Amino acid sequence: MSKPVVTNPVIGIVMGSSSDWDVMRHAAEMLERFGVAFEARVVSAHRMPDEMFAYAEAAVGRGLKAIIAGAGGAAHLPGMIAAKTTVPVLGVPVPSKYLRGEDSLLSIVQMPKGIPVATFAIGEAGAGNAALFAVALLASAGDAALAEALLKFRAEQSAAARAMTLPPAN
Ligand code: RP5
Repeated sequence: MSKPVVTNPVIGIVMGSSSDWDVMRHAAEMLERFGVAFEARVVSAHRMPDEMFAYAEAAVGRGLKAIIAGAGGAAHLPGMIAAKTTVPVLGVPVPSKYLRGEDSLLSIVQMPKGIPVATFAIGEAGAGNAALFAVALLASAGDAALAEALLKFRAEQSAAARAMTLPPAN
């Protein structure tokens, strides 16, 4: 699976299975909202280990500025990618069938000192926030238009919260 095809992605979204897409699409949709060039691929740690290492090793040369990696269960993907590249890795725990993603979260967050993975919330919120974090990284690295877009996004959320009434309208 390879979606969408872009010429010069600056953010890579990888996941262990196409079954992760329903969660990881929230990262893709957020990057689309900000107009950030990204790629999305299945790169399974345990089913495609050679491709996983090749992807990580090529990341700097391909110009990726961050890699959002989502996986479920014994979620090795973010940590193993981080082991093979200095590109920042943002880990998204995908909900699992039996342990609701708590296994994914602990697998991703408990990296031993020396190889960091920035770990986000389980599921949709984590995927969306990983993308927002990637936008913030690009903004703080000098992309003024993205910095402005991020402030606008925050202002819109504030306005929506201020407009809330109780009981909530359905
Ligand atoms: C992990 O195993 C994937 O990230 C996915 O969350 C989980 C289940 O994969 P499938 O059996 O649905 O392909 O590697």
